[in-house]
Amino acid sequence: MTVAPERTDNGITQERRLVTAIPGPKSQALMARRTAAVSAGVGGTMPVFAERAGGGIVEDVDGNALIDLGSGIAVTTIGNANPLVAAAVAEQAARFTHTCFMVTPYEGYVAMCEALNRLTPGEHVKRSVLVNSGAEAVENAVKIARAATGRQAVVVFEHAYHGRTNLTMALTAKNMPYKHSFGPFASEVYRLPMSYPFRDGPHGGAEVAAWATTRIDKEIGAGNVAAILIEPVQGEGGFIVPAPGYLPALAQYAAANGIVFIADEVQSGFCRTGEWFASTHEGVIPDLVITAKGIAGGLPLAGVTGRADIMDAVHVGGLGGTYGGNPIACAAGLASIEWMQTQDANGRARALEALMLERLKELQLAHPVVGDVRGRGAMIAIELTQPGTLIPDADRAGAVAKACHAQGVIVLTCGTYGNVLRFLPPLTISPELLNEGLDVVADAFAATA
Ligand code: PLZ
Repeated sequence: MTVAPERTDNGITQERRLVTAIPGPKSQALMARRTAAVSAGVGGTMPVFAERAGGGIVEDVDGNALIDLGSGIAVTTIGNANPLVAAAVAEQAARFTHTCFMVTPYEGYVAMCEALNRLTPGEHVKRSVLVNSGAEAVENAVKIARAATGRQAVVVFEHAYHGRTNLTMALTAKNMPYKHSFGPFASEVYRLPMSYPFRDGPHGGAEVAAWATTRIDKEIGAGNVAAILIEPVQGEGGFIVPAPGYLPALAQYAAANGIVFIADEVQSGFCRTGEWFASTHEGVIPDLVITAKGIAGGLPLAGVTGRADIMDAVHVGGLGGTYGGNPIACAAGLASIEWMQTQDANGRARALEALMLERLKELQLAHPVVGDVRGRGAMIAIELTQPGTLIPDADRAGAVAKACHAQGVIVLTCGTYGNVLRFLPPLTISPELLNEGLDVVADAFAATA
């Protein structure tokens, strides 16, 4: 569909501009207030404070214009303060801000569930529930799977990230910074091998899946497993795209054994990978799909969507929460979906993929520290290792990220070993701006060599 492009730059010149050192004086003053007021436990990527944002730019309080290759960790997929979202939020906020859907319901919640039921993979009858954050959605998906199966065990994978609440810490793989000193963790969580093509050597997807399912049979017992929970493209764990055949083999095993197959599409969903949901790249139809992040243009909203019989297996009153499916967040979600549908969001993601892969493969040729280039759509990463080996080079990844930040480009790191640089531009970034951002990344490699 071709529709005249919405203006998404919010009047911000789409150019990188540095008018002070990073951070500038106003950001430094705010950083001092932050240190005095905000818990030291809250991490930080960049020491600059945001003033406004749009298109592919975040402007800071000192007037610096930064190229956004992070989208607030894969959230502002349709552009920051997307005008459609801003208008929908203002309109809803003026009518009512909250009633609690469990007290007096409103149409936006239902419409958002209808949209999720329609957009998630599979033609079967579906139901949804709305909550506030990715972690809360993951918790609810596990609750639903347990209620539906009468079983307790949950299978998760190496390098997985599912959140920071108590159950989701148990489901998350990485100790630092997510779990360290925060135990004890929830029980009945089993971690099994993840397909990681860069590190698996010659072993293909079906073979690695068989390692996992054999261990389910031998160590847990398929009849005890409520759910297999997996990110179809892993996010925080390093943008790991499993080898072809891995996800379908796990989904088939789940179906054959009465296990609920849950896709955590919190980071990979909503057109981030060039499909509405990353499961579709391999034709996988999950029983339950978990959504958040890109769902509502920056407003806190998350959902669990899936087979009606599974979703309806929970007793009445078993799911809910004060703010879940807040009317303003639902208005933002519906506006976001409208933009994605009319502005060919998936086509945009695929175009950004082509541009990024080409540039990053060139970078790999010039810098052998780039061991792997991977990802889907606007979710692309490079993994840094000592040349010719699989030994992670987290120091270099950190140095490159820091150099990019100093030059006004927002880039994020990730990965179990902290050695992955990930690129998550908003789909509203122009090719020129993305190219300029990648020029800065290339310069940062040269400068840190
Ligand atoms: N599942 C796949 O990526 C959130 C975490 C940032 P919440 N990822 C960003 C940080 O350091 O806290 C995420 C995810 C996947 C679940 C979550 C959790 O989503 O909305 O942060 O709770």
